[in-house]
Amino acid sequence: MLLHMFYFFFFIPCVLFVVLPQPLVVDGLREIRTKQPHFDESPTYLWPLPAEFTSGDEVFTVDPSLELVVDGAGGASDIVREAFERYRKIIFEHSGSDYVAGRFRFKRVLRESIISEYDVSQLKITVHSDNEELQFGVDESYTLLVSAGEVTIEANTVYGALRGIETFSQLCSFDYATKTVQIHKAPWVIHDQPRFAYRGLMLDTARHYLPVGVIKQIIDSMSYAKFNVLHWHIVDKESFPLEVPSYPNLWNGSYSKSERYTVEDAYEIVNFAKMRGINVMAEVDVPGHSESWGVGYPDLWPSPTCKEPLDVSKDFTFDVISGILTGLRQIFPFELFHLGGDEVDTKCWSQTPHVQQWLQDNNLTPTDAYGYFVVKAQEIALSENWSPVNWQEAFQAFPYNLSPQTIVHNWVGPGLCPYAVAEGYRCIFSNQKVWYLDHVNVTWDEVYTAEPLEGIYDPSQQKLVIGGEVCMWGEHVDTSDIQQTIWPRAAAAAERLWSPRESTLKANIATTTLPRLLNFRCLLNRRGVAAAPVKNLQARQAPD
Ligand code: CP6
Repeated sequence: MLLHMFYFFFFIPCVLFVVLPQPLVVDGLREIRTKQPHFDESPTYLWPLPAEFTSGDEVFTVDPSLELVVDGAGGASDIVREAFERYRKIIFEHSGSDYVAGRFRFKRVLRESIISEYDVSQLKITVHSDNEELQFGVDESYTLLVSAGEVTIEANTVYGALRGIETFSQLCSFDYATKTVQIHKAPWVIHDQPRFAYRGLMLDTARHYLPVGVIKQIIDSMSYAKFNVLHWHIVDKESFPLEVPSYPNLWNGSYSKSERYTVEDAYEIVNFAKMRGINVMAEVDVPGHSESWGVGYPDLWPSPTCKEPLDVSKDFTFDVISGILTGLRQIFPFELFHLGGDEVDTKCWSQTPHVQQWLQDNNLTPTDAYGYFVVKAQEIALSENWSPVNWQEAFQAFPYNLSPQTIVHNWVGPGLCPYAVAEGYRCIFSNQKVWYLDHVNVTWDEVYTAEPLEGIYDPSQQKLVIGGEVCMWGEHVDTSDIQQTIWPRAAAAAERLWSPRESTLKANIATTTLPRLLNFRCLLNRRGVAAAPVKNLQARQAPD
């Protein structure tokens, strides 16, 4: 008996250990992190590249008690002032708070005698409009001038000013020899504006819950790359984490009681994003990807064995959608709302007797019923004064039934936006082959060279491509690794969407784009964002 036990607990496991392959041991060895390719720190690197800029060859020092001076109708905005304080921490990271305080006192004395020991002691921000609405297409242009004694940012809106402050922060670097913050290659003249109005990142909080603080960190990191839309894929088949006051059982479909978003959480996220010039576009994906809704309201399931798509035959289904959208309208002021509509498998509708009967009574095929559902959901969104966004399948299944206000969201591959804009619809580019961040083998240069206007030549049709979005689906990432999966590759898309096409050509990838990206990912790391190393420089071999 003892011998048997010995064999069982000791000998057999030992034999297995020796005989079986040991993937854990082998794979568990950390990939040895090679030193990042060298990049020269003396030029000033900007990411994304501004539309127009010129620089010189002077070095200016920046006063650690840099003063904000505001002007214009919108200059006094909290959005500007709070941004300035956030960036002060970033720019003067090495100055230390005591040191800055000491400087402050010292400087008061200096100022009385009108002497400054620094080249730049003031940042003047002029904002012409006091309209702080952050709507689609808001003016994000700015002019940033850096000359001796004066740094000015001029913008039409506070959101243009935010973009300008970000660029200013990228001009500043800490010099360890003199322990001062410096601006190299001054003077600077920068006239900047985005190429596309919609520059998005999608987060999926249904496959893995993301705590509010993590979403905020991601929003912060988005602002560094001048993204302006957080597409929040809130709910899906796996979970329904959001509170909906009119249907309080919906969030019974959350993973747990702590993995939920209250209405207040959602407000806080939207406001946090607004302070950074980022709109939040909510998505409620119907009629597929919706199984979790039925945990709280089983009547939404066609039957206990058919849990999605949502029951198209019941008024109750549309009452719930209406209740959700009315609630969300109070929270999400952005004029775009995403209704999903992707990957709808209608098979079990036709296998569920009462739905089958309803289809017959209304003389509808299952595909017709899918169209009926999407259009009805669009009508609810339109009645809330939203422009509906739908994944491309809705456009492909019934291109002529959708509201003309529809924005078609491409994902399956390239080449869909040309069809959508030819039919007069607006389009968002998210070609999954290159802009799905969960495809971890895609390299940054493949992300970078994707082109939203590919295959669209008519300028009036080109205007209908409002921009693009990288998607971070949540099946394989959570709080522990989401930032390093998003970054640095999302930055490649951010530059594609912000900077002029002519200044982001393939020809420059290995020479000037790569060093700028290496620098930007270090900037993210310095700012506390866990951006992964820049990998696999395929572009070095890529033909032009
Ligand atoms: N979830 C939802 C998903 C995907 C889509 N919608 C998806 C499909 C294929 C890939 C990645 C993600 N996980 N709701 C498609 C828009 Cl490869």
